[in-house]
Amino acid sequence: MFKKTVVTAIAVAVAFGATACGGSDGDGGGSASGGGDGTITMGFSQVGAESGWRTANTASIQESAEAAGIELQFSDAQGEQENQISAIRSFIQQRVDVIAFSPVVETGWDSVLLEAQRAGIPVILTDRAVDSEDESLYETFLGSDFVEEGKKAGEWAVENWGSQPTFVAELEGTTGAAPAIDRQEGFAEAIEGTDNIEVVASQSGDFTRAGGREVMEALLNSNPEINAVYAHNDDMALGAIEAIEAAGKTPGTDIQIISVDAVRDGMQALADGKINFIVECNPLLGEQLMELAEAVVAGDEVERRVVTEETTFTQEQAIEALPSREY
Ligand code: GYE
Repeated sequence: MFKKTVVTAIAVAVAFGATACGGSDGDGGGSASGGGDGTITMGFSQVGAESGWRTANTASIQESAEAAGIELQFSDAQGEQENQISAIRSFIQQRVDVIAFSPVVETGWDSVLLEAQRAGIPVILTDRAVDSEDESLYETFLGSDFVEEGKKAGEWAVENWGSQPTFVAELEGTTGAAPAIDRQEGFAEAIEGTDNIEVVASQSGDFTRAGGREVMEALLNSNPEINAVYAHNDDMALGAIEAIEAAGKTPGTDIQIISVDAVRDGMQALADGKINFIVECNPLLGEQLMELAEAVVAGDEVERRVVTEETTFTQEQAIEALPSREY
């Protein structure tokens, strides 16, 4: 409800900004826009291509930029923070109108963000947050509430696993990344005080299928009591399924699995009974990102935090949702 109002407000502001703004942005900085014709140039630094979620997110951003007539300078950081820092520096040098990025990890951004601020170029965080005391370093943060996602996973675990001894392997996302930190925190909070559920091993599979498989293989050897998995994303859950099957066990039955994202491959595994529950994390952030960028460049006030709306899926719900799933 509330979010709709915000988005509408932004859309109105954007429409107004576009007519009122004409050629000059009057904002004192960063007007690189393609020869003063009013075209907005956005420098975007993506995390990489580690997961199905990321692929869908990249496509959404590229398509939405095109639809909005925003010139996109897209840079893939291949999972490295240093690459993101250099990409942001190069966007500053090119004097793009707005910088958006999805930070690989939470910390270590203050100095490069200060450089952008000094150059008068607004920054939008999308998908993942930074951990910085100086909130003036970015205009807004658009993305999911990862703690909430972890809680939803944990609540389902308590309801469905709480009545028998459950030994959970937690497959963590990229170390230091906001979704890995927050999904762990939310889950831990939800299962706290539940005697029957114990996280017996927790290790990073870096949000990839290969990582999930490798970690799960090792954990099945070191902790044969494991009978449940909490994976911070579908790709790692899919890797874990391969490891579980290779060990002669049945995923979804011998070892129950919860994951996060709800990308198509994950939803298929849920429909097939190999995953038991998925918490949705919506990667289709492109359109909202472009709206925010237009508003920010026009100098309009935007919400400091725009939270993505999300749901959860059981097997029956996945079967129903699959035919029309967009990612
Ligand atoms: O859940 C995972 C991806 O930051 C929300 O990153 C994103 C996470 C997503 O690699 O699949």
